[in-house]
Amino acid sequence: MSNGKLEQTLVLIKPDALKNSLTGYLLSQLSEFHTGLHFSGTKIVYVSKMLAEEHYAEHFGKVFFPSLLEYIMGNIHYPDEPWKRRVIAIVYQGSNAVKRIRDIAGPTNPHVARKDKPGCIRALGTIVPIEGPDGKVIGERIDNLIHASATPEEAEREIKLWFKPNDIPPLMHIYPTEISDDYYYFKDNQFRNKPEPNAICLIAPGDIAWKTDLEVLRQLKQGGTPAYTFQAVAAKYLLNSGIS
Ligand code: 3AN
Repeated sequence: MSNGKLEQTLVLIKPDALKNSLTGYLLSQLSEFHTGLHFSGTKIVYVSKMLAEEHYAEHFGKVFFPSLLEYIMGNIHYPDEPWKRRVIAIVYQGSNAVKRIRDIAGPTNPHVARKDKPGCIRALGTIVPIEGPDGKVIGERIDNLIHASATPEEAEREIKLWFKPNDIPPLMHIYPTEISDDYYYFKDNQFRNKPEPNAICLIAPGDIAWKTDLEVLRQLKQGGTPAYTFQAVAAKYLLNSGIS
């Protein structure tokens, strides 16, 4: 646990919360009055497959991974209303932000949440069996309404995945930024360092970016192995663009 240090944390109000009109309730639970934390960024996001895969990368390969992606992308709760597929992404800032929000969110599993921490947000969640091709139950999907970063390190990774520096007020930047002196492009889900037909320019000279993102892009340009994936850099620049 951190010792009163200024932190930021990422919250996602997930599709099951939106569908059940719980947004107002969740925002009240997370309000400055209850948590002492401050909004430092917020956006409505259509969750692309690239963003979902990066966000939940640690669960890649697990039996519930495909359904976890379907869930966060909104495909489960809005099968016939694709325009409603979205989440609300929020950055909260303040002392011990990660733990404060995790405490209000409660345990991952809603059954455990109801038993161990009645009244927490995830106590309102549900668990849905996942069936294999033969109809046998092979796992479960946990619909728990809210994502909250688990550690300060995870919070940094996740905030940089969902938010650009200029989505957050400058006096609230807690992660280093840098001004780019180069162009970096995206095409066919790959990094490109030169303009090409139909390539999307993610970052241009003069743009402010997370320092670590620029380090990843420079590494890729030099043919090295970056600290994290190109997709983790690109996803936020393609956010709500319709490209996934
Ligand atoms: P938390 O969301 O509490 O940080 P994580 O990061 O371990 O928990 O998991 C992220 C999400 O993955 C959870 N919110 C849940 O929807 C799903 N998940 C985690 N563990 C399982 C599991 N054993 N079975 C099914 N889904 C899971």
